[in-house]
Amino acid sequence: MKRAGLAALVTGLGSKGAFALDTVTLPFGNGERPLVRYPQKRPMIGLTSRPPQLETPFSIFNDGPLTPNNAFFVRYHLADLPYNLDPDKFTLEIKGKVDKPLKLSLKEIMKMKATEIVAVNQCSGNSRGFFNPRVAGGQLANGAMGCARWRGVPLKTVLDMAGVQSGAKQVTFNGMDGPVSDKTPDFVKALDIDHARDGEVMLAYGMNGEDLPFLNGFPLRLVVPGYYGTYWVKHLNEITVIDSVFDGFWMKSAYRIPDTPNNAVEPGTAPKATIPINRFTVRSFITSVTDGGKLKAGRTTLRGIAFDGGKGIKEVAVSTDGGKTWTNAKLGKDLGKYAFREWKLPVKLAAGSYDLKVRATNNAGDTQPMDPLWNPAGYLRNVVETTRVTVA
Ligand SMILES: Nc1nc2c(c(=O)[nH]1)N[C@H]1C(S)=C(S)[C@@H](COP(=O)(O)O)O[C@H]1N2
Ligand SMILES: [Mo]
Repeated sequence: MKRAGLAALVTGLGSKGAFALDTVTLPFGNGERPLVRYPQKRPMIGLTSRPPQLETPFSIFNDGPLTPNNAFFVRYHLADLPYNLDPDKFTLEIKGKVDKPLKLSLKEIMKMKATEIVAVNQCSGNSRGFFNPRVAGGQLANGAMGCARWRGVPLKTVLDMAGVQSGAKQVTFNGMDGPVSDKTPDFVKALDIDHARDGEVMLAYGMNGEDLPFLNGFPLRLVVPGYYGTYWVKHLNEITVIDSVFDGFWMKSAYRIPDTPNNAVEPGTAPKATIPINRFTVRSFITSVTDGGKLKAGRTTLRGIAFDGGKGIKEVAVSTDGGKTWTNAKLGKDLGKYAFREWKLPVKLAAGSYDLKVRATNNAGDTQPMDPLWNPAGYLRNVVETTRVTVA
């Protein structure tokens, strides 16, 4: 991104802010949202404006397995965003339990051998608005996810350059955004050292063949394939190798799931013990028709997407009779085990009302529950969704 471009973007965000174009109603109580326009983004569903939180209109997911940059969801915790960062002066620091602390410029990082991976980024709270009983937190429908082709360098490369010392346990990641009040803890996340060095976790500067949009972490972000978005730290400029388990707020107190089978508890109850949220559960969606939609009687092709935390999708089954009978769908092109997997199924439907359902299974045999699992933070939703349609 050129400096001029970034400056214009800053003006766009800073002075005028976003303006509402229209409103949309998400399918749960208090689901009215403004449709807002931000720099580098097409009209998006606005959840909050300070910090910006934008949800992808669901119809985008029917356009293909890669989510366009200008439609990719946006999630921030802290309102002080690095609007005036200068990519020419940007540096990434690698410090802590390393032999040779490093400060790398963006140019230096972009000169290293690049890799690419297609991977889904999904917010832990994606679909939280559907929780019953309802839970506190951003009331999101299913648009806090997206799949992109990320380009960058393996985190392992820079950790090896710095020389991780023996006894290292975790690596922490901090971005350039910060809290407006000093009572709010800075957003810092941690991964175990072996995970950080697995060769797949990436320092990404490219997204679908372009620079990262500012709101998706320009100029550099962490990509943690198969893991919830909370670990995908944006505007990443500080990496610290530590010899303990990081106890910052966003690891120790937030983004935790019940330490129980299925990471669920009895609805309305609190878990006795929790662990940090980690890999995605298996999910699938119908994208060619939405809940409450209409279809023409006769032949039609149902389409959608499925994904999981990295085992890869093995099978997608579709039911047009509310789950009584199931037919396997045809899977689309395999873009890698972390990507959206498209599916389609031609069906013939006579006039009437139908409860359409889709259920995916991954290569480890994990699938989706018919009844929703519950946890107090509203994470991990992966129930088999029902799309009610009228055929006429
Ligand atoms: N610096 C920074 N990085 C961050 C966050 C943040 O608040 N600040 N939020 C995280 C969360 S919870 C999610 S879901 C993803 C969302 O990525 P996106 O905004 O590019 O879609 O960013 C992650 N990285
Ligand atoms: Mo998130």
